[in-house]
Amino acid sequence: MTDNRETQPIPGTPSSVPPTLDEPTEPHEPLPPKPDQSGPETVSPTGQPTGNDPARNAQSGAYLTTAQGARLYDSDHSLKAGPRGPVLLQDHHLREKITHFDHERIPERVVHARGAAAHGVFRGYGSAAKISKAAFLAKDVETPVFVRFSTVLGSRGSADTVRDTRGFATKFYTEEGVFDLVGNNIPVFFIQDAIKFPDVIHAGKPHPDREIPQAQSAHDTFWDFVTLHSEATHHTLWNMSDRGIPRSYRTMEGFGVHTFRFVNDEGVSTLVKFHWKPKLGIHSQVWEEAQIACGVDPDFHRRDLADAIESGAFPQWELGVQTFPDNPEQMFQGIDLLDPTKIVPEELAPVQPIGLMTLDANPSNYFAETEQVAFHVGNMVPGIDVTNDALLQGRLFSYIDTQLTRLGGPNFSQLPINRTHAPVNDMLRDGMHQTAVHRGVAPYRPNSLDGGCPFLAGADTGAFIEVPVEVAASRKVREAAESFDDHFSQPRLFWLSMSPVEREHIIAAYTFELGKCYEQAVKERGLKVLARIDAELCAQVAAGLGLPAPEPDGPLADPEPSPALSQIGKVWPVDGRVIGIVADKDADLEGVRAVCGAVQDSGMVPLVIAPTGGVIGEDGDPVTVQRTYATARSVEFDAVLIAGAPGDASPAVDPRLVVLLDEAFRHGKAIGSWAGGERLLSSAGVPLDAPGVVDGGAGTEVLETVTELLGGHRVWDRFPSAV
Ligand code: HDD
Repeated sequence: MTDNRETQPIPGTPSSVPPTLDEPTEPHEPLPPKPDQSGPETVSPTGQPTGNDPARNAQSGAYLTTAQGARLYDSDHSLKAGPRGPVLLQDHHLREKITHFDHERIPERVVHARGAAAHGVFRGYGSAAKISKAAFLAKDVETPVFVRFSTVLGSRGSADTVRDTRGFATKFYTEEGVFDLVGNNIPVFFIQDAIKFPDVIHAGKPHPDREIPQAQSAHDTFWDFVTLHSEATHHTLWNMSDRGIPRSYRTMEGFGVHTFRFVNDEGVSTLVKFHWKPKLGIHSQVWEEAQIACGVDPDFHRRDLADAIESGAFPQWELGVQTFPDNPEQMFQGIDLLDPTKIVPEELAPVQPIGLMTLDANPSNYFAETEQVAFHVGNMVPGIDVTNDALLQGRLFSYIDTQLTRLGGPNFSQLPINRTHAPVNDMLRDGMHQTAVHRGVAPYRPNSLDGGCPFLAGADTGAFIEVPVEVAASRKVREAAESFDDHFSQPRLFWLSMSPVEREHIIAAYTFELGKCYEQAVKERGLKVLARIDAELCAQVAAGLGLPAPEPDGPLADPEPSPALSQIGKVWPVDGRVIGIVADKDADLEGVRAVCGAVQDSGMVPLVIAPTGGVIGEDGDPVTVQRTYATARSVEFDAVLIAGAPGDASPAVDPRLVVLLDEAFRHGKAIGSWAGGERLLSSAGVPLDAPGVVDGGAGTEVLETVTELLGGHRVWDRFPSAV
């Protein structure tokens, strides 16, 4: 046996361990974070607790240990035969550390790999009580939730602001078990039957030969699929609209997509469609902005969500339902409720609010929470049930199956983030990563050895009982109902409901995406599909591609537009909006201070942009710089203000500032200036008489007008409109 004391360095012996700088030699409490490392705020600027407990985010134990809890005296040097090696196989700590590291990665989700999440709370309004007995929907019942937003196509490290559908998955930890509402920000889906899901995803993912493009739909296989499967037209049109490039997760609607069932105490079933309505309104980026953000800040949406929550600007969504009688036809005003490529316009069936969700805490650990969370459309509670939608039925199989490989076995529901808050008394046993220590000898029922436990529940003791709907006696077929053949009337409805500027964006998106395809046949088929939506849309995209516009090969529908589908023309709260304030040593610094205060008072975020970092103004109250000309880019700001111009009246403007102002202008952002700042604007080529360019008065007066403009999200009058 080797006596380690003779051959191994003894902690603290000067010759054994190279000197380290500033290492504590005695254990002590964790140091407070440095100013630029501070964790999430514990209270919001308004004094509300944010739910962010610094203790949860810190590594607070005093001693470093192995996974078995043995304290370590060195974690930087392998155990060697002498200082120059070789390394000894017996170094258990080395092997434990490296082996664990080697297995740190788990397979990413096959879809929705890129995501960001937050904790929060859902409060029921009680308005659904007549149609659903779900306890969490009762008046003022508060239920913890965890929400994961995601893109669909990109890998885990891909950029946030790509053109794609966004996932909007909510886990409700109700007292009756977990309810998962696994939805998207688009109310329809590409396909009508889950059996095609592998096909549409294979088509959307990068090409199998070169594995490009990443996180994009602008490539041949995607357009090949969606033009050959015309049921995908509706979802694709939503993707090509501004909905495909949201400004923030906080400004997205969410949809359950399928028709579900609500069931009340009497067992009466009502068909429902779920909607999440963001309190901040529905806003999007413009395409160039989204593309720039992919490069300059690939974490744009992730950062936006985390920053907002950390600053106490807690995003909120109202949950609402459209309700329909559960009759055997499951149709509503000619719309097949089992077809997930169809919406029911809100004008025909209003969305009735049933509760409010507030996201108020960021995850403490990305992997443990956001990565390991496992959603499943089949996680239901009494009062909610499924329908026969063939897309939903396939999903009921897929979600549990995918977690087996992704999370390494059947016990993923025991991971902290997936654990239900209701008592669990199952008879599932053993398996990889079993963390429960089950008692008893009889995991079967009925049994007499464990006192007969556990017993079955009934309707009056909170059992989940499926709605006993009739199953039509029929032949086995691989077919869909005839109404599923209508693939174009609702895309036309969506197009007709758009404002001119939204139509312009759709035309540009199709022109870009089909223009990125190499195959002529795919482009031509794409135009044929567009001809079935609208002649003007088809003509303009065809012109952009340099191809003739085909005639429609079928009649155009004549649906009533649904104004609720347009994002433009409403006024929304400005909470969390980011105002860039350009200033230098010659600026009106007093005005800058006043504007920063006023921005904060309105619940927005001021960021001072200056030529270099540090502070501006040397007297008693300097202004802190948050962004420099090197780090600032227009995409971060919802509006830009200029607090004066350089004192030397030089017409030359830093080219980086010119880019910032030019982009802000072209992206329809409100721009304001005072104290001579208009000189900078003109030198940068911003027309002072253009809509949404505000000059004059005090800084706070300029801010007031800019804030009003922000309520409409962008200065829409600045966009050309040919449609
Ligand atoms: Fe799905 C993940 C939403 C159809 C199979 N899906 C996933 C996520 C969301 C959706 C938001 C990410 C959840 C998370 O954050 O972890 N999926 C939808 C919606 C659909 C839909 C709204 C149609 C209405 N999905 C769909 C079908 C299938 C799947 C038809 C398969 C037959 N979806 C999966 C999956 C994923 C998934 C492979 C990947 C990771 C996971 O489940 O946990 O099982």
